[in-house]
Formats: sequence, structure tokens, C-alpha cells
Amino acid sequence: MNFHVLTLFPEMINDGVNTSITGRAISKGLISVNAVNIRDFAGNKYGQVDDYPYGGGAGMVMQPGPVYRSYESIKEKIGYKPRVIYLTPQGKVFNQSMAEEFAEEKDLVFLCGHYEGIDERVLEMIVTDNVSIGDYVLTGGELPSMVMIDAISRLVPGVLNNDVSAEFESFNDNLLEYPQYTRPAEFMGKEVPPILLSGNHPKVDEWRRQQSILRTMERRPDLIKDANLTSADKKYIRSLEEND
Ligand code: 6GU
Repeated sequence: MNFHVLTLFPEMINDGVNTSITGRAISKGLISVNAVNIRDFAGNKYGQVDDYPYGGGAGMVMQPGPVYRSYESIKEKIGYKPRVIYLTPQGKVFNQSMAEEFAEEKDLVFLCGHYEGIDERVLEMIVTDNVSIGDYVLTGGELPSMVMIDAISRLVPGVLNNDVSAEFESFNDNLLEYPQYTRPAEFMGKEVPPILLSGNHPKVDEWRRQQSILRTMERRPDLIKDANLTSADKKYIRSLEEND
């Protein structure tokens, strides 16, 4: 899978993705991250890419020309019109289902805005998806694009060490993960839940499932309505409600 990031700060992208799991995925050739400097497509020799907003107001607006030409350079290279994701707090809030959908693409283009934004005309021409990573305001689209690259990359086959885990997670869709423990069996007087030391795998699985449900109800009750609950899960929830 190939990620192309149109940005005024390519070093920020390269520094962010070349480490850890995404870094290893790049070394293994499973993904590529191509940070394209929009300034390389400036219209004049001074490298200008922004200008004052028509109609007045604070700040600067990124000009359409450099953005359009940087997009065209990607389109020419890959030979087709890719999906173009504009990172904006005005977009649809990113979630795991969107990550799964984007992971199906061969190429994805991320367009990172800065200053007061990008001239609307070029957005109308090239953007296919407006995406936000949450309801707060950041200084630019670079961190959001790295967040999305991370979430999408780990769904690409081979990127995670344990190829079962991403699959298992989607099976567990919309429930939070159960708590994990490792050695020592006792830490500062706190014991690991005894069931985990029992060697009884069906019981361990049942306990973990119940912990996932309990956590989701306590921490993210909004997710329960979309969870894939079995009849055993519903029975467990009823037993919790009876003990209230
Ligand atoms: Cl995608 N961009 C910016 N600038 N701020 C954000 C965001 C994106 N998502 C949340 N806040």
C-alpha cells in the first residue's frame, strides 16, 4: 500500500513514520510513505505557496496552483485518479470502519492544510474524502495524516507480527479490549486474576469476553449498541443488571 502525503512539512511526516511498526513495514516493502513538498510546486522562484484571503480576514490561505500541481505529480506517477483525503476538522470523524475501508486502496493521497486553510476551488477539484481525527483544533493536517497512516497500515497483511491479532480484533468489533497481565504474579500486593493462571482456556476466554463487555459498558457505553453480542453475552449483561 502506498501513502502519498502532500504537505509543507515533509520532514515531519518522514520523522514520524520511519520508526516502530510503520518503520519496519516500510523496510519490509509492505507500505511506502512518500512525503511530497507542496513548496516544490510553487509558482515562482521565491517558493510562495500562500497569499492573503480575498475578502479580508486573519491569516494566509494556501494557493490552489501548488496544491493542484503536487496532486497531478502523484496522479501521473501512479497512472490513475486516487482517493484524496483532506485532513480538516470539518470532515467526518475517523474511525476503525473507515480505516478498514481505506486499507483496501492501493494508493491514498493525504492533503495537509496549514494556516487558515486551502483555496476552496482546488479542494472541489481533487478531494474525495474530508476527514477529521476528533473534535479539537490542530495546527495542520500532518499529525492527523500520521494517525491515519498508522491505523490503516496495521490492517495491511504482514505489518503486525501476529497476523491473528488484527483479525481477532475485528471479530471483537465495537467492544473494548480486556485487561492484560504478565509476570510477576503478584505486584506490590496486587494479584493477577486467578482464572488466568488456571490453564482452563475456555474459562479464560469467557472471563476475557466478560471483561470486554464490562469495560465497554463502564467506559464507552455508546459503543454497546453496535457490538456483536451473542446470547451468552446478553445473559451476562442481564446478570450484571440484576446485581445492580
Ligand atoms: Cl484532520 N486537521 C486539523 N487541522 N485539526 C484537526 C483535525 C484535522 N482533526 C481534528 N482536529
